[in-house]
Amino acid sequence: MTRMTRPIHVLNGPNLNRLGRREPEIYGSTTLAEVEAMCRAAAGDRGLVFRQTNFEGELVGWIHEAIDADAGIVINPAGLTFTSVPVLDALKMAPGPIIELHISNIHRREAIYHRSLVSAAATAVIAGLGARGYPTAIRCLIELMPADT
Ligand code: DHK
Repeated sequence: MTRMTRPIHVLNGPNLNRLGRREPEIYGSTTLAEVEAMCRAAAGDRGLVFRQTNFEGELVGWIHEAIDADAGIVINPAGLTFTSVPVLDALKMAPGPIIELHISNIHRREAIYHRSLVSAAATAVIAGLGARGYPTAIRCLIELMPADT
């Protein structure tokens, strides 16, 4: 049975709405709106949902929606990466693929940023490519989820 061409959901966590003016020496000067435009360009005609929240429960709800949409997921949980068991538990229910994404190289930063709770549910992790990590993740997901398989 052919599986409908699967969409991609890009989910962003707390404080990423401040991209472009938030610690530019770490996160660069690209805004979240520019990141969304880069994702839409990389997705082409593949269905794409792009969201950001500062609330853990809302992020969990969006993961559930991505599961119900049979979507591949790109997720930057931001600070929730290191604290949120609910986000991990939600991702564990997803069919995948899931790409965990960090704009900065978290492993080169303070120790609080070294241990990701969500990597256990991720297919792959991208960290340290800056904003260009997002379109890179999208292109990888499209390869991992060929149309009409
Ligand atoms: C974004 C954050 O908000 C931080 O809490 C993470 C991540 C890193 C990023 O690099 O995109 O540590």
